[in-house]
Formats: sequence, C-alpha cells, structure tokens
Amino acid sequence: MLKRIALTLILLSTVTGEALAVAKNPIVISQAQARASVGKMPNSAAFLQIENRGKNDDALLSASSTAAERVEIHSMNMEGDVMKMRAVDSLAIKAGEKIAMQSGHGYHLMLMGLKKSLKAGEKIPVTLIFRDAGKIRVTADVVETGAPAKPAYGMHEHHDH
Ligand SMILES: [Cu+2]
Repeated sequence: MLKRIALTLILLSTVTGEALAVAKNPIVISQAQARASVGKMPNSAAFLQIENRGKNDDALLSASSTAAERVEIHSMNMEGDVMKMRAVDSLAIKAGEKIAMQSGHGYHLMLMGLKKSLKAGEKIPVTLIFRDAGKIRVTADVVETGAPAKPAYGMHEHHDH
C-alpha cells in the first residue's frame, strides 16, 4: 500500500513538473543550426525555429554565444534586386506563431567575431533572451554550408559591420 502511494506521488510530481515547465515556458526552440565558417571568415550565421505556444505575444530581444563575440538578430530582404541584411532590435513572435529562420530570406542570427572557426559536426551553445519567456539556452549543431545557402552567405561576407 505504501509502495503504491509512493509511486503515485512520484508520478504526480513528474506530471506536475512537466506541466509547470510548459506553462512556464511557452517559447519552444527547435532545429538550432549554425553554419560552418568558411576560411578565416570572422562571422557566420545561425538558424532556429521559434514557436510561441503561449497565449501572449513575445519577442526575442537578444542572443549570445560563447562561440562569438556577439550575436545579432538580422533580417534579410530583397530591395529591388539586391539582398539587404540588417540588424534588428528585436524579433516579435505572436501568440501561436512559429518563425522558421532560414538562409537567404527572413531572419537569422549573425555570429559576429567567431572565437574560432566553426566546423561541421561541432556544437555551440546559444542563449536567447525573450522579453517575457526570459532566458532560453539551446545547442546549435554546426552544419556544412549547403549549396542553396551560398548566395546568402556571400552577402554576409561582404556585409560591412
Ligand atoms: Cu546576417
């Protein structure tokens, strides 16, 4: 009987713990990836998906990584036939919205001043600060720069900071 009560308590506390974790953090990050750096290029880009499962809008305010001196939130847009990349102060994410960062379009994180070159297969930590959800730490897999990403990547190289 006692054993059963103890087991029930363990189950209850597990369920409660998970429920609390979800309630506490409606922001879910997935598919965090960083691009392997090319040659001695000092910068690289990282991409991840942000899902706001909460009922309130939130915003990504900043990001950082021990792999880079600083991390900027960049947006990329075609202006005429020129791809323009610029740093933004924050990235709003509405309740229920999912933002998939991707190369060449929309948003990405810019890793500025890499402390060492990034090689495919490595992992780097990225810390995200949200206005309401607070600090979220993720691990990004370093992946090879794919062929489709190259045009966008070239823009990074020539981007003046
Ligand atoms: Cu960028």
